[in-house]
Amino acid sequence: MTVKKVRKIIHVDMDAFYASVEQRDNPSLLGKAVAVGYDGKRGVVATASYEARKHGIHSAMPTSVAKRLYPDIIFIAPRFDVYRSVSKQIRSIFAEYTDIIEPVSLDEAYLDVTVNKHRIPSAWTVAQRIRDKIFLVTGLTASAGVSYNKFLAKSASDMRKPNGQYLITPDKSEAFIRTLPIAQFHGIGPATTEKMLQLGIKTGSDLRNWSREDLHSKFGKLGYWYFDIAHGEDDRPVQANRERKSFSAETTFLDDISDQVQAENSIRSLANEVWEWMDRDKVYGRTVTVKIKWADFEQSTRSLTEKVPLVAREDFQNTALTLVNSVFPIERKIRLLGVGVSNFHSPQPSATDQLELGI
Ligand code: DCP
Ligand code: MG
Repeated sequence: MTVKKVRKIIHVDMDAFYASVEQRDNPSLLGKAVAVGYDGKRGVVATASYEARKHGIHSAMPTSVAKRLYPDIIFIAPRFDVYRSVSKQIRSIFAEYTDIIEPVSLDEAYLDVTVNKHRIPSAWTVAQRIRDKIFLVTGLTASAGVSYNKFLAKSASDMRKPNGQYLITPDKSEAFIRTLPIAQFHGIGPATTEKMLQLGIKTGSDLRNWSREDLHSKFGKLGYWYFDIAHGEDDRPVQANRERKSFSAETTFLDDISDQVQAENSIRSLANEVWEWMDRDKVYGRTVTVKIKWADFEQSTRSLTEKVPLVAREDFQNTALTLVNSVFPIERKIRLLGVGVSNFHSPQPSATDQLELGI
């Protein structure tokens, strides 16, 4: 018999990340309802401070809606360079404990601390120390989830937000999953949630009533994944230095749109977001893809591959705009727009790589 070793996984996620950075750097914003985003007519909220969330304001909400909900909301333009530098700081704190770090975004990462550099047996203690150090170094709070796989660690990190941590041990996972509403399952998106609700699947408990095969027949290959997570199983390793194959961003409109200018504005801001991601990692792609989900849920994509990687923000945006414009005039309304980039150039080996190779 083989005994499967229980892993110790931590998911760390900064609290109201961009907004907290802005409040830290401008104390007059402390305790106030703050939204980070461009205050344009067509802008969207990147994130909102917890004070703003009390008024119902959240990420991806159009600026106009946020203002209607709470006219005193303070809009702050994002400062990506500052967020990137905080991100570097927290990653170097993670690295004090383990080299098995998988960043998910600037403010979020999975850590495998089964074996950690300080030989601390308790992952709970490691999470506490990491959060303390993050606060000491950056003045910002983080929340953490601790468990034996990525799915549960990620779910756990939402449970004690802000500035808290939560543990799911193997003997507690079934009870945790049973009470979890379907909409809160990470990896089950809004469309699938809708479909599950129609099938009467409202919670983890309901999901657990379905067999592997039945879930497969309803949801295809992903059905197997849903079955596994419903039973607390997720073997995905924490992948350090995971190589990015693509970046993308998308937005679903509150009301379906048909206006070309509105589509262009949305594509411009999505392209901007994707470009920021590329620029962060200094990997630039050659293929730009625009995804369009129509009001009837049908989907179209348009792609264009350039000869050279799109390094300049404007070139990247213009390519995406050309693609979206190619579908106009339209006969159906648009429900969702997305911009993606792939086909990254392979970076030249850097001087340090060459040193390590002994060249
Ligand atoms: N972000 C964004 N657009 C989104 C979602 C997020 O630009 N639709 C940015 C702003 C967030 C950051 O990414 O500050 C991190 O995203 P999170 O989902 O972790 O949200 P927050 O850290 O802001 O809040 P929470 O405390 O809920 O984690
Ligand atoms: Mg966060």
